[in-house]
Amino acid sequence: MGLNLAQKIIKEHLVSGEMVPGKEISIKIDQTLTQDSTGTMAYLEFEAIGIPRVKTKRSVAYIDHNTLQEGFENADDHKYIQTVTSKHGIYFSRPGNGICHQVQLERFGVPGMTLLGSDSHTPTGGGIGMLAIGAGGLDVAVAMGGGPYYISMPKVCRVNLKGGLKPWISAKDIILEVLRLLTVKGGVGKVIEYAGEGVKTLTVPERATITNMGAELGATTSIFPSDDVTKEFLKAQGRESDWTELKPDADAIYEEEIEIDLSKLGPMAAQPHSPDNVAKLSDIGKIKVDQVAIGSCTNSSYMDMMKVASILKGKTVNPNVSLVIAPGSKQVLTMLARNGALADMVAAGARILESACGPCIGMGQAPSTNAVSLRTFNRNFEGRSGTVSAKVYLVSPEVAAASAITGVLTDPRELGQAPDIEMPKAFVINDNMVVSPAPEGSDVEVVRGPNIKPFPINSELKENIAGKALIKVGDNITTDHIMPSNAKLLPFRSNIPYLAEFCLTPCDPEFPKRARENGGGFIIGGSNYGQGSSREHAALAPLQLGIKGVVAKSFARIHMANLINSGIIPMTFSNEADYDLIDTGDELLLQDARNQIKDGSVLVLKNKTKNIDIKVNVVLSKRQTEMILAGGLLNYTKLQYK
Ligand code: MIC
Ligand code: SF4
Repeated sequence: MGLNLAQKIIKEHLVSGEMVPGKEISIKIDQTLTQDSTGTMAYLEFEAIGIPRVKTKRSVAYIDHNTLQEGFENADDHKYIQTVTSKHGIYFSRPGNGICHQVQLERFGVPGMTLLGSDSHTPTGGGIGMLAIGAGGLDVAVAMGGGPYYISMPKVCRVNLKGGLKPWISAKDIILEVLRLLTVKGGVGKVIEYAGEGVKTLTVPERATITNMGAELGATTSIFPSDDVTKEFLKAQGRESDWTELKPDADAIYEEEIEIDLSKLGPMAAQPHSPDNVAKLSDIGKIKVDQVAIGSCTNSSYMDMMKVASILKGKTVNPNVSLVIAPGSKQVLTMLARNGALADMVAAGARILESACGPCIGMGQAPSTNAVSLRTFNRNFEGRSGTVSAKVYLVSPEVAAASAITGVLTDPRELGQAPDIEMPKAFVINDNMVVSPAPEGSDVEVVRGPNIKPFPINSELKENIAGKALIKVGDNITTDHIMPSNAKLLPFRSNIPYLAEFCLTPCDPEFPKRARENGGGFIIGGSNYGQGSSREHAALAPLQLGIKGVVAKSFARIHMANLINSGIIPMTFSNEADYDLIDTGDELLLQDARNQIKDGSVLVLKNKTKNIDIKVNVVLSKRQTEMILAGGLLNYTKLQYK
């Protein structure tokens, strides 16, 4: 029986387990990446594991999220990451060098390799044929130490691309269509594998836009084959020798299949406040726009920026619109500066931001009250922009640039002839902002600023777990709700006690206080609880507040893994309707928890207030069960080496 592409790479990297969908497998990790806002924790955890030198083929630490430096905290964390990485054999991409996923694609990604990144958009690497997966910092720390990465063997969904895109229609419209079809839960437990004749019509950066935003489907990852287009891209990056051809077997089997006719797609937007709330521009209408933000790891490539520059050339940004542009990397910015495109953007009135995540994670450029903000980014969760009342629409660079000129949501086809941008034959290569690790780590002194505070570590699971339902939330709660990130909070990613005071506050400002007053308890969630980012802070902050378990209709993959790593029990209602049987304030009891968890996957959770027994599922592998019993991954790992 033939293998699809995802299965081929998994097979080649398989360390343990059977490649049967849903079963736990572990794979060897070739490369890792971290960014600064998850990296501080990841390196503190790596230090706690105590392995002197990374064991991967290449590990890179990027500084791209926290670059505002409004106080000493960010700058201190950058110093910590620079020194700790130098000591342990990790490359350090300095602030200014670009957004991790863009730079990794340009300079380090290798088809057929595995990449584990402490950022949910790590699957961007799938654009070049990598099996690239996002994870919590602790999982990345373990992978840096040479440990395998555990996942449930995903199903593989083939997305068959037919035909080619019409002028002005963009890779962003393809992934928005996939999101419309599958929704933000549709990818859970799956790899999305792109195939079909349409693949060869897409450049590597276009493919990377699509795999990047596969994170919004909740997918384990997304992947494209590695073909002649990939080869040309790597050649233009001076890395032809990294290329290998990768394709599925002719008789490969897929668990699911969907087809998209590229020639039928028109411009689309994800409307507030969810990436799957997708509609055609024509159905949304010409709404007035206040802000346009172009960039992020989804759409900040050279090709994207050139399209934007050519639309802006000779025009002026509408007086009612603030246009900000962040080219994705130093390479992109350099090329735009050299060929004059940057001057075209500036002349039109664009405000140029540094090559970093910036407004995508609320680091500046919060829109005005009730503003409509068009963004080429990947997430439009409520409040993520820094302004709760803002209405964020996710669009292609073409739609963004056209609308910046007209001041209303605009179908770029109205502008006439589409720009014809060629892929460069050779990108400008200058890796001088990537610092190599010290050859002898022992000489390096790790610099720790006062913002680095001890992080909470759970203890062995108790016999009886009792506590109140401290909060009850609805469906699709994001990690941006659980652990908000913005310019005020991002500097505290290495200070969990401080961050915990903001945990779940977008849902209920009183939650942290209530949790502390009650000595911890339970969180009650709807379906797809914890979707979005990989930040393990969304598990560590609840742990700091004494949260023992989360009972939800279902969980997002990375968040569930982060909860288990922290020793917090993830429970799902055996019967979804039982969600109605718990109210905030109810006293819950998981009696004889250790034995219940050891004995099976269906547990009884008692609602003492209502005097009812509720069946909950705790579906864990043997390893995960031991982790929960030990009180999380760090304790479990220590037990292994005892
Ligand atoms: C995001 O896009 O939400 C982030 C910020 O990149 C996160 C990581 C983080 O919270 O630091 C992600 O996607 O994993
Ligand atoms: Fe950065 Fe935004 Fe990409 Fe997250 S989604 S890595 S914040 S650019």
